[in-house]
Amino acid sequence: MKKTFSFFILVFLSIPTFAQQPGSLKLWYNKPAGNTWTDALPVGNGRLGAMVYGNPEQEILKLNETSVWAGGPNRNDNPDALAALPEIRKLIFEGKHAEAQKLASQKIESKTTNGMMYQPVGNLNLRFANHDSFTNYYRELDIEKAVTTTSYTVDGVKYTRQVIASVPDQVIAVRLTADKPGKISFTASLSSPQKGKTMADKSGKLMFSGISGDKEGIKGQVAFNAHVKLLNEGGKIASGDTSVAVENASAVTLLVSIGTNFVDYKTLTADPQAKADQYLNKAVKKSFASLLKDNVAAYQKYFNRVKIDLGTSEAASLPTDERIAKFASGNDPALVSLYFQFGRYLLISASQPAQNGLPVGQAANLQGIWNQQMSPPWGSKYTININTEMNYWPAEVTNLTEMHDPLIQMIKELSLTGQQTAKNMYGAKGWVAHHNTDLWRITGPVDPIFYAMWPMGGAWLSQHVWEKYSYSGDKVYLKSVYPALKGAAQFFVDFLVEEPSNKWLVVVPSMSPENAPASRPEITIGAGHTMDNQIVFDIFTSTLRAAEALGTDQEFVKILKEKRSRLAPMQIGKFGQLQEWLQDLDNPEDKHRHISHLYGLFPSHQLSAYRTPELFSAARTSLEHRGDVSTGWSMGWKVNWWARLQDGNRAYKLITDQLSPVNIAGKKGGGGTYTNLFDAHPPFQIDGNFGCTAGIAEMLMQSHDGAIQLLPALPDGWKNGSINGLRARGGFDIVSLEWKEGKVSKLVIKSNLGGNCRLRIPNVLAGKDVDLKEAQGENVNDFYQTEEVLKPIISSAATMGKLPVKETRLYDFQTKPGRTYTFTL
Ligand code: FUC
Repeated sequence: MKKTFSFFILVFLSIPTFAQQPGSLKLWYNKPAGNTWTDALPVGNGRLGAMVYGNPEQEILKLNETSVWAGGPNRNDNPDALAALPEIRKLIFEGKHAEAQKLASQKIESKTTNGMMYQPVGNLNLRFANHDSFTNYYRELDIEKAVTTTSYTVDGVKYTRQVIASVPDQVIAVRLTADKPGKISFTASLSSPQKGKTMADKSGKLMFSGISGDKEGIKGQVAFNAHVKLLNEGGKIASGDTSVAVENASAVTLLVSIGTNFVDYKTLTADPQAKADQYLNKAVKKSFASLLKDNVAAYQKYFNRVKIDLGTSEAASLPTDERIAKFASGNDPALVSLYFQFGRYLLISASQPAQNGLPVGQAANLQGIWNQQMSPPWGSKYTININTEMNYWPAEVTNLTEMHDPLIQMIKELSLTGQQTAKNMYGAKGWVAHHNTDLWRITGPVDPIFYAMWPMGGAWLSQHVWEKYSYSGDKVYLKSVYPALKGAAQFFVDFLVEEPSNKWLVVVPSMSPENAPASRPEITIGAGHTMDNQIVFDIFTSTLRAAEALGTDQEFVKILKEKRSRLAPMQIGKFGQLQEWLQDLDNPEDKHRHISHLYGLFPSHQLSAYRTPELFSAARTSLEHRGDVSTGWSMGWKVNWWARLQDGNRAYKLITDQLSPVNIAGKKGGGGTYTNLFDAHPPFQIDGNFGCTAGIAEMLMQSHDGAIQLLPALPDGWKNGSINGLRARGGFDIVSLEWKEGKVSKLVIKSNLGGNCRLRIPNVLAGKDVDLKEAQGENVNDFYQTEEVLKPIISSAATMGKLPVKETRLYDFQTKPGRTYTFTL
C-alpha cells in the first residue's frame, strides 16, 4: 500500500520534468509496465522477440524464439473420413444435418492431435537493488528506429536502458548506461517456465538449455539454448551458479542469443548450443553503437518506404496510454498514423525474409512472435479461417512485400503436407488444409467438428501467393509458387459435387466459419456456403490466370473455367442481405464476429459498387445487421469492409471502436487496444493490429475493380493529409498522394511494369508529364482485368437499399516501365 502510494507521488512529481519531446513515431509512457505483459513493449527481429517491461528495480525481458513450439513433427489426418464421406454428403443433401454432423464428428474430427502450442523461451531478469525510488521516469518504443528506451533518476544519477532485436546480428542487445561513472550494479539471471537447466560460467555468461513442452501424446522435441553475455565497462563482474552480478560498472552491454535444433517442419537436427554461440561470438566483436546503427539501417530499409500524415493535434503530446483512453472523445488523427505505422513495425519485427545466410523466418502467428504462456490462447498458432490471412493484409499495400515471404513459405510447405490429407481423407488430388495449422504444418481437422469442418484454409491462404504476384508481376516468383496454387485449385476440381436442387457445384461438407443460423442451429456443417463458393471462385480464377501468365496448363485452364461457371452464385435474401448460407437463413439480429460471406467484398474483390451494385448493397445490409463492436480482429476486418463500401466516416468509427482501451471498468464486451497498442481480441491477438493497418491504407487508396482509386473512403476528420509509398497492383508505386479539403492535390506514381494506368479520383487532375484521358471500356492492363461473377439470385421479398456511391472521375494514361508521373490539381 505504502509502496503504491509513494510510486504515484513519484510518477506525479515526474510529469513536468520530461526532458525528451517524444516524436510522432514513438509510443511513450510515464510509468513502468509493472507486472502487466500488455504494458510491456515489443521488439523483434522476425526470429527473436522480447517484451521489455522497463521496471527500474526489476527489469524483465520476456523472450521468444519462433521455432520453440510444443511437440514435434506429426500429422493429424483422420483416414476414416474417406469411407464416411458419401454418407455425410447424402445426409446433408437430405436435410439431415444433425446426423451428418454426428457422423462427421466420429469420422472426420482428428483422433490424434489438434495443433501444438507456440511457447516461450523464458525471462531475462535484471535486479537493481534500491532502484524502487525513482524520479523522472520515461519509457518509449521508437518505431522509426526499432529501439526501446527507459530512463529514470535514482539518487541523482540518471540511468538509461536501451533494447534492440538485431536483424543483421541475430541477437537481442541491451545497453545500460548512467550519467555518472561506476554507478551500475545489478544481478542478471535467466528463468523459464520450460523444462531445462540454468547455468552461469566464469566469463559472465548466463545459459539456459531447455526442451519444449509435450502435447496430446507428442513429446516436446524442440531443444533450445539461450545464452546471455554480459560485457561490463568498468567495475567488476562475478558469476554465481545461476546468476551474474555486476558491480559499479559505468556501462554494460548484454547480448542475448538463442539457438534451437529446428531446421524445418520435419527436421530437428541442428545443434542449439552451437547456433546460440555462433551468433553470440560474432556479436561480441561489435560495440552496441554499431549493433544499433546496423539494425537501424536494416529496419529502415523497409520502414521508411511509407510515410503518413493525417494531421496532428494537442493530444499528440500526451503519453500513448492517455491518448488511447481519450481517442474516442477527442481529436487525435496522429494516433491513427501511429497505429498504422505500429502495424508496419510489428510486421517487420515478426516476419522476416531469408537473409545473410539465414533461411526465411516463420510466419507471424496469432501473437506475432510474442507469447509468455506455455499454453497460450488458441495455442498462439495459425488459425487460417481468418486470423493468419489478416496478419498479412498490410504486406503488399504498405510496401512490405519481403515480410510476406514467411507466409508464402508456409503455404509451400502446407501444399506438400496437405497432399496426403487430401488423398487420405477425401480421395482428392492437390492439397487441402482445414482451419488451423502450426509449426509442424498439420493440415487435418483441428478441434470439434463445429470448428474443424472447413476444408478451405489452403485455398484462402493460396490467394496470398497470387496477390504477391499481382503487385510485382514477377514471373520467376510466380513460376516458383505455381505448383502450390495449382494444387489448391486441383483439390476442388476433385472435391466439388453437384447439389441436387439447382445442380450447382458445391463444397460439402463444410461450414461458414464458426457460425450457424439461429433458426436451424443444426446447419453447422452443410453445402455450398457463400464464403466457400467465393473462395473456390477465387482459387480457380487466380490459378487459371497464373497458368495463362506462365503460358502453361491449357487443358487444366479449360477445366477450371468450366467448373467455375457451375458454382453456386451469390444470393440476396429476404432482408436484402447477402446470404451467408445456400438457404435464406440469415438473422438480422446475428452479431457473430465472423462475417465470412463478406470475404467477397474484402479481401477478395468480387463485389463492386460499379459492376455488381445489388450485391454491393446486400453486403452493406449484412454488415449493418452485424453491428460494429466486436472482437479486435472482427473490427479490423470491418474497417476494410467500410473502406470498400466507400464510407469513410463509418470506417473511422470502427477505428475508434478498435482504438478504445480494453481494460476500462464497465466496458461491455468487444475488443479494443491495450496500452502498448497491441490489439485485444481480448486477450491479445495481433491480427486486429494488422487488419486495421490494412484498413487505413484501403481508406486512402485501393487498386482493384479495374482501377487505382484514390481517397475512396476519406473520413470528414482527415480533410488534409498525405501518404507516400503505398503500392498498387500491377507494379504501380504511389510515390506520393497528397490531399487538401478532401481533394487529391498532388499525385506521383511510378510505373514499374508499364501498361495502362487507370485512375478513379474524386476531382480533376492535370498531368505534368502526360495527359489524363477519360477512360473508355475495360482497362486493358492485365492486372486490372475484372472477373464477372455469376449472376446473383435475388429474393422476391428483398427490398434493396439505395447505395451512396461516390461521384468519381475515371482516367487513363499510358506508362513506361521505370518512369514516374506527376499530377496536380
Ligand atoms: C477463431 C476466432 C476466434 C479467435 C480464434 C483464434 O476461432 O473465431 O475469435 O480469433 O480464431
